[in-house]
Amino acid sequence: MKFNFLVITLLISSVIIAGCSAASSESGEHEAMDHSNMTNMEGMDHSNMTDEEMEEMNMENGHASHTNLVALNNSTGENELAIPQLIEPKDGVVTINAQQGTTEIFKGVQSQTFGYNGSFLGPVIRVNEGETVIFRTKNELAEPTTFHWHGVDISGEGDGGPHQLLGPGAMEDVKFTVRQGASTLWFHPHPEGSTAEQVYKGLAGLIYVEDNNSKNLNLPKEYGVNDFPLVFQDREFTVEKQFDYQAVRNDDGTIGDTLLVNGTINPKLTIGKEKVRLRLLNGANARNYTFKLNTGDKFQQIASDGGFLNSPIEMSKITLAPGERAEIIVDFSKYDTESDIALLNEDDAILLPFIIDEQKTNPLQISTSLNDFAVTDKERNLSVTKKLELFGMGKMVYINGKQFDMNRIDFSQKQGDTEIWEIYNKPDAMGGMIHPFHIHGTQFKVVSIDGNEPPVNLQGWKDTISIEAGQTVKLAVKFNNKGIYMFHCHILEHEENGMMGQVEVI
Ligand SMILES: [Cu+2]
Repeated sequence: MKFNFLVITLLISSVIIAGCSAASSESGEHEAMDHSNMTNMEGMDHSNMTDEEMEEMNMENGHASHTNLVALNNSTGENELAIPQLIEPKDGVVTINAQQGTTEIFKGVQSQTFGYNGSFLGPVIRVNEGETVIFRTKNELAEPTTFHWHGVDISGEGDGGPHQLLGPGAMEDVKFTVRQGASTLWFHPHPEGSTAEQVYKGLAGLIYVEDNNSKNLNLPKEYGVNDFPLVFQDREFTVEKQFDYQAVRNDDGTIGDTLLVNGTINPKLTIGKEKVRLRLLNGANARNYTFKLNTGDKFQQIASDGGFLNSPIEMSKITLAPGERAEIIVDFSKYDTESDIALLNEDDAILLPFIIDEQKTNPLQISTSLNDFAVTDKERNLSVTKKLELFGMGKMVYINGKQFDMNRIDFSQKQGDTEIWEIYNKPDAMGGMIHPFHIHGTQFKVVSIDGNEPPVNLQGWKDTISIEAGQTVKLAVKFNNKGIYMFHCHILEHEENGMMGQVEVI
């Protein structure tokens, strides 16, 4: 206990120190920025805040800065991990129903939950590049929802943003052709004002896109055998073992002490003595996860949000902010059945213990060339045409000084044109916090972070990028379809509090 406390204290201090130094080194540079297309800038320096607002901000800051003050309990490994059902289009159609029901998360107790095609969470939908698919969506909830396809290259109309609200009982066919490469994407609701709560209660599922490349590569690809989806979500339960979202809601991101992986509490995963592919999704409302092995051994990252990296990258840990994904390969062939091996969080909380089976398979030589991703010289030399400034905490979160308005289009962009979006996370007097920035309907390229080439595991397709206070990132953004798309912070409570804007692709 004392040790944990010390670690947390050190973490907080280092975040504060890091925040401050980032703020001071950045401020000069950004005074020179052209913010002529921004309005309400004075709102950003807190000068027009009331005392009450300032007090709220200070209080929020106590929770704040993403130091994740509520620690995660260790997984005891009591329960075998649930593996979501894998579904594929039948005659081109995939049926997806948003439902409510009850789920036995804790033994002998029924918790009220939401799910897709079931009472809790959703299936994995597997589609192929080039395939034309109809997602036949139905809202069987007692409240409005939408079906948003996070990371999917799809028209604005089909994207399932706040404009595509489906009332209780309503159905909608979303037809699109899969025009992107192999990737691990996901889907969740996006109704204005209740996204965070609906996700919290269990609305989230995965989409696997496969292509000729992914089918031919030497990679573990047997679903539920050596290729596993892992959806990480922390939750807070009442004494009655229910979700009471409104009671635990936090304006800077609702976190909990209890981890669910694929909806399983205290999970363990039994695997063979072989190389295993883990498709990680941070499906939390707000918590960042930093994954590492308890042995200190390295693993290989093979994919980012939107597809394969060019080659596997050796990593000893990987951080994912809410909305981000990564695929990693862990080599279990070097361990034996007695090995004590687990996936840990940064603070050493046990996320997922592994049980190694006797079973041995032929050693797999992982392909070394996976993709041909590149930021081109042309893209690198494009000038910035969209500037976004993220700022604030709690209820006072802004993009370019504004909060979300469904009737306001913030930007427009031409279909097929690549533009450079520059996103600056402006620190406040207290340091500021990380905002995971997500753009709908596209996969973008990270051109630079604070003027430097991004780390090698961000040199791949992304749809969500974690931006630290004081950081400036440049993204090369192209939309292949038309329509209205959201861009927002993927801390779902920030999104809900207005940290969201709209780009119209014409
Ligand atoms: Cu945010």
